[in-house]
Amino acid sequence: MRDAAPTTIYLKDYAPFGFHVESVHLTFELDPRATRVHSRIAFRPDPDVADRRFFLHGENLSLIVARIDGETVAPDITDAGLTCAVPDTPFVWEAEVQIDPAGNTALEGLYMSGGMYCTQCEAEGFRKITYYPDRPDVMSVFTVEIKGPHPVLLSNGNPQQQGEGHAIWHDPWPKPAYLFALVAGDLLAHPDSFTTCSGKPVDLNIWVRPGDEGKCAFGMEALKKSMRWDEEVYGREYDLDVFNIVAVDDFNMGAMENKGLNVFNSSAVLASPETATDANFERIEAIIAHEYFHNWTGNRITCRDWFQLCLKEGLTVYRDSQFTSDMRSAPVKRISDVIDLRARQFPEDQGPLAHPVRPESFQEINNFYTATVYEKGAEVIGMLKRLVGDAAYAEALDLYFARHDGQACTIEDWLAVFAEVTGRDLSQFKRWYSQAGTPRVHVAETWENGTYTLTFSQKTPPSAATPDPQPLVLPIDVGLLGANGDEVRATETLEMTEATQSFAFEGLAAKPVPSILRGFSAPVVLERETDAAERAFLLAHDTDAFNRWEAGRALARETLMSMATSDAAPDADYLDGMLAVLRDDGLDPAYRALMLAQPGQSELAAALAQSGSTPDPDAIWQASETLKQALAQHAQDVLPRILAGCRIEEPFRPDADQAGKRALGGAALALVTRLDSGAQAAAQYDAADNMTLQLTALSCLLSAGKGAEQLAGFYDQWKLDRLVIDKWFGLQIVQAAPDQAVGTARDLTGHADFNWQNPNRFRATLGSLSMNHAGFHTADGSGYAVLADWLIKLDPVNPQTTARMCSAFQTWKRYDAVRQDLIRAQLERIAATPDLSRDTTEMISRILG
Ligand code: 0A1
Ligand code: ZN
Repeated sequence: MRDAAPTTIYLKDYAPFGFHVESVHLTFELDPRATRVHSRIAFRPDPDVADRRFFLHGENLSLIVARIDGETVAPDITDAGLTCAVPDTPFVWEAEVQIDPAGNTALEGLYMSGGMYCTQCEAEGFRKITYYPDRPDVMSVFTVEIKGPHPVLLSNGNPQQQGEGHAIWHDPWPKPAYLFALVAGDLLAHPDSFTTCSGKPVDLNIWVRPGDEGKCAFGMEALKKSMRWDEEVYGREYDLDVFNIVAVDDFNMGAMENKGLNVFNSSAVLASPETATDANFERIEAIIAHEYFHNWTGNRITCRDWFQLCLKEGLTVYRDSQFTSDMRSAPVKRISDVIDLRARQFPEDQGPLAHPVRPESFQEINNFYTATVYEKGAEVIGMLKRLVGDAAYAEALDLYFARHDGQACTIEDWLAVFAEVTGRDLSQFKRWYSQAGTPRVHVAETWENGTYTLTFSQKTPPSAATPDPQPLVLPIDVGLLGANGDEVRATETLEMTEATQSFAFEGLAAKPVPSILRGFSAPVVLERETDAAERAFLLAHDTDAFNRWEAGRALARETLMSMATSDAAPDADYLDGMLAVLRDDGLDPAYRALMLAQPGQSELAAALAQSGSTPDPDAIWQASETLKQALAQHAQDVLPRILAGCRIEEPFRPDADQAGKRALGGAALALVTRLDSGAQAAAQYDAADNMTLQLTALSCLLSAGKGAEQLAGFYDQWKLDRLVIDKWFGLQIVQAAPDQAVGTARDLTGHADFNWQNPNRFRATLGSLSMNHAGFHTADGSGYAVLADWLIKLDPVNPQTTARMCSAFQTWKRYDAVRQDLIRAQLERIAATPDLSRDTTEMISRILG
C-alpha cells in the first residue's frame, strides 16, 4: 500500500498532546502471523492544552475492538491512526488489535528475525504495535504481559512474574513509547552481575540464539566498564534490577537503547577473536557504551519532539567518545573520529542533504538519523566544553540531570544550564544547532616587531537548508613552535565570533610556525596556503598529536591532488616524512598506522571539487596506487623490521596495545605486498589464528589481484557464520580493481547466500560497491544502475534501509557532466517507481534538489 502523500512536519508547529497517560498495560498473545495486542491505557485530559482532539497513531493494525471505560466505541480510522470522541474527565481506553510480525519485513514495530520476536520502536514504530500517542513527549509507566510458547519472554523494566509461556514485566520509569521493547524466543543467556556505586545488585544478560553463546564475553565486559565509567565520570547510577541485551540478525541500525532491554544488531555485540577484527571489537565496545549511556541521556531525560534528536544523540555520541578515549588512546580516538566525520558528515553537510544539527522540518524522521545529528551534534558539545572549560561542563551536566530528570526536553533546556552555570550568552553559539553547512576558515599571518598575528575569516557556504549563514562561534586551538620544534606558546583557545578576526601573539624572538586547530577543536575546513616544507616540519615536530597527524594527512592529500590532475610525481617531503614516522619506535603503533593511511578517494574527490576541478575517479585511483607503490619502495628497508616488531607472541587480546600493533603490522603488510607479490601476505593468511590477521592478509592479497584460493577457502571455513560471511561479501567488492567492482557485486547478488532482505548482507554487498569509489563511478554508469536496481527492489520490503543507502548518490554534483547525467537518470528512475515509500521519496527528491 502506498504511503499517504508526503507531508512536511515543522518544528515551529510543535503543540503538546491534550492528555496525560497515567499508565499503560499491554498484553501480547504471540503468533507469527496473528499476534493479538491488548492495550489498557489510562488517560487524563490536560486542562492546560486547548486542543484536546483525541488522536492515536496506528499503522498496519487490524482493530478488533475498542472500548472507553468498558463501553465499545467506533473510532474514525485512517492509514495514520484514529480519532474518537472521549470524555473530558479521566478515562480508560482499551483496544485489541491484530498484527502480523512475520510479514513485517520493514523491521519497525514487532517483527521476526531468525525465529525470534523482537521490536524496534524508535522513531515511530510503536504505532505499528497498537494505537497510541506515539510521540516522545508522552511518557508513561508500562506493564507488559507476554503469552507465547517461548522459553524466553522479555520486556522493559523488572520481571514481575515468569513462568511457562507467560511473563509480566513492569517498568517503573516513565518513558515514551519509542523506548518500548519486547523479545521472545529460544534464546540463551550469557549472564553476569554488577553492583552499582550505592551497592545495588543488577543482573546482566546478553541473550543470543543458540550457537552464538561463545561470542558474548567481550560485550559483557564492555557493558560493565560502561556502567562503572558512567558512575565515575558523570555520577550516573543504573536504575533497574536487570539490564538485558539481545542480539538480532535482522536490524536496520546498529543498536537500540530500549529501557532495560537494549536490542542490538548482532554485528554490534557478538565477537570472538576467531571471527571478529580489532575494529569490530572497538566498535562493539563503543556501541555497548553508547546504548548504555542513553539510559540517562535519552531515557531518563528524553526529547520533546524528534527535531530535538541531537539532544540525546549528540550528547550520547560525545559521551561514548570520551569513554573510548579513556579506555584506549585519546589521540587515536580523536583522529579516527575526524576521519569518520570527514568521510560521512562533511559530504552530507556540503551536498544536497545538508541540514542543521537540529533540523526544522522533515517528511520522514527516520531519514534524520544522520552523521550531522549524531557526529556533528557531538562535535558541537565538544566545542561547548572547550569554550566553558571542564569544571563548568561538569557543573552544567549535574544541573541538567537534576533539573530535567523524567522530562522530555529541548536544545533550549540544554543550553540554558550552560548559560546559567557560566553566565555566558549562548545565543550566537546556538547557531551551531540551526545552521547547516561546514564553515571554511581561511588563515592569513603577519610577522612584525616580535608580534605574530593570525587573521581568520570564516564563511559557511549557503545551502537550501541555510541560504544565509551567519558567523559562528569557533573555538580555535592554537600553539606556536620555534625553529627547533620547541613550543614557544602552549595551546590556547582563540574564541572567534566575527566573520573576520585577528589574534596577536606578542613578545616573540623569531617568527614561529603555527599549529592551528589543534585537536580539531572545531568541525571546519581549514584553508591555509602553506608549503610542503612547513607541513613536513609539523609532521616531524608538532607537539599536538592530532595536528602532527593532520600535517601528514595534508601532505598526502596535496600530493595526491596534484598527481591526480597532472603528471606530478609523489612528493618527496611526504615520502621522507612517512619514512621517519615508520622508523620512530617512540610513536604508538596505532598512531603510526593512522599516519600511514591515505585519505580516502572520495575525500580526495571532495577536495578536488572544492578546489575548482572536476574529480576523475580513475585518475584519483591511479594516483592513490602510485603513491602507495612509491611509499612501499621508499620504505622497503624498514618494512621487515616493522613487520617483525608487530608480531605478537602472547594470546590474542582485543585491547588497544595489541590492536595497535596489528594495525601497524597490517599497514606494513599492505606495502610489502606491493613488493613481494603477496608472499608474506599468503604466509600470514596461512598462519593466522585470529580474524584480524586473517582478514588483513586476505585484503592485501585481493588488492594485489591475487588471493582467489584463499577467498574460496575463507568461504568454506566460515560459511556457517553469518557475520563473517558479511565480511567475505564486502571485502571482495571493496578490494576489487575499478573495472572489476561492478561485476563482482553483480555476481555476488546472484550468490546463494545473498539474502537481500537482511540489512547486513545488503549493506555488505551494495554498500560496499558504493564504497569502492572508482568502481562505483565506472564511466559507463553500470555501478549506478546496479545500486538503483537493488534500491528499487528493496524499497517495498524495507524502506528505511533503502532510504539510507540512497545517500551513496549525494555527492553526484561533484562529477563530470556525463556522470551527472547517468546518476540523474538513475535518481529519476527510482523517483518514478510506483508506490515508492515516503522514506525513499524524500531522500531522492532532496538529492535531486
Ligand atoms: N537510537 C539508536 C539508533 C536507532 C535509531 C533509529 C532506529 O530505527 C529507526 C534504530 C536505532 C542509537 O542511537 O543507538
Ligand atoms: Zn544513540
